[in-house]
Amino acid sequence: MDKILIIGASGQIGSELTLALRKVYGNENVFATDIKQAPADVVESGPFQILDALNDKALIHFVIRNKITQVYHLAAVLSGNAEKLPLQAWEINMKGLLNLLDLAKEVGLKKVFWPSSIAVFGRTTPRVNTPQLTVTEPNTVYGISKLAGERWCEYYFNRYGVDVRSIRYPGLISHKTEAGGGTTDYAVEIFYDAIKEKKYECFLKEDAALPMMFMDDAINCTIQLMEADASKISIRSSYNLGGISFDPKEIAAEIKKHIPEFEITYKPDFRQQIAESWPKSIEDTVARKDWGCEYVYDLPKMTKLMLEEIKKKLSK
Ligand code: AKB
Repeated sequence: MDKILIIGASGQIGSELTLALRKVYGNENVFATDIKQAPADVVESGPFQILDALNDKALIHFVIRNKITQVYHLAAVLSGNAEKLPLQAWEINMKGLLNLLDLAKEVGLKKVFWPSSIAVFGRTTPRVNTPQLTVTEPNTVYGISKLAGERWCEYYFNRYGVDVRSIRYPGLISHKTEAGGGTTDYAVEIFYDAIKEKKYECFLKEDAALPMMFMDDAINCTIQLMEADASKISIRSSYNLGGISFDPKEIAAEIKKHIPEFEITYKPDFRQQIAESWPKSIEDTVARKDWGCEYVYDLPKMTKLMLEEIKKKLSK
């Protein structure tokens, strides 16, 4: 029986992935950890413990004591926040991953998942339908840490046989946990402000198109990748996932269909520069061919569900 450790279970991806994995592997077999308290449904549905993954001794003790066989390492400082404290962000983003890869090698973990990002691309990358293999010259500290992380993942696979798998997530959109410190956060904030204020001031320009994905699709793809037979995984750095692409003007127009009085205004800040260095859309045929990734949510379907769910949440 697999025993799964989630590092970063209180965050945007971690809190939802923990619940999804508990459905597949059983509540008691998915150990949620973070340096901060997790949402009530994560704490109440199975084991949760405060754990700092940068502490390599605490991490190895946890893994051995609980007979962990798979680890999902989701803790990271995202693009916007990382620019405020670059060296600290580098330390957090890299040290946690390197601790884990080395531990995987030493104790022989069966599988490791680590998230990369569209942030590995930069100004010299083709921005439309960005291919799996292309120029990667990131301009942000977050992107540099993700690109270095991808190289380390591939290195540990090639050199030591560590079965590490990864996805370059686009911006993730969820009604359960709010995003924190990223460039794509506007696409979550906009729903809350649309419902509460009927207006939103966007920190990106109206035509700043970026690849995005509804969280349910991201969770399903992640589990699909981790369950795929190892022989199907041809990419050991990180897989492109396309999702859906839109700009602030398009999502605002979609929201207006449900809230006609909604208005968006634009006041671009430093994150506009980051957005301009990232792809507008992503090509993901390799992921589709290797392990059959698929998405269910397009912009209209996602917008409708986000508005319904956030309205429910805010009226509680
Ligand atoms: C961010 O905006 O920093 C993240 C990402 C695209 O990796 N959401």
